[in-house]
Amino acid sequence: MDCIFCKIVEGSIPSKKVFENEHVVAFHDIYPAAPVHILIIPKKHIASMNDVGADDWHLLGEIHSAAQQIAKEQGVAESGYRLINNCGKHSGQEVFHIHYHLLGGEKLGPLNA
Ligand code: IU
Repeated sequence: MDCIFCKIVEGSIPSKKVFENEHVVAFHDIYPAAPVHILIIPKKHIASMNDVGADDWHLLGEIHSAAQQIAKEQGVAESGYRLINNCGKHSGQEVFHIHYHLLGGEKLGPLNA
């Protein structure tokens, strides 16, 4: 399957990883939209929120658990951060391997800017 995030999971495309466990990988976004901009993804290929299957829901818990740890490690837990999932055309989703953006490190703008 030709998925850039699957290649990042495999390591065939390099990334600046900040977290990895059995289910989840997290790495710096190549075009950061905030001083802290980390992408958190499941290792399993799931195209979008629309494609999360009955056996996959625990992976979203794993992602949130990773986000809590990463926010602490990146120094934004106290100041605050956003965890965003884009799903489909109207959201602007560009990469069809489900991912959550962890954004922080400054006062963030309006949600629908
Ligand atoms: P979106 O939610 O699908 O719009 O976000 C995709 C993000 O993936 C976007 O912020 C890109 O900068 C980021 N990204 C990346 O970090 N590395 C890549 O090789 C590619 C996209 I392609």
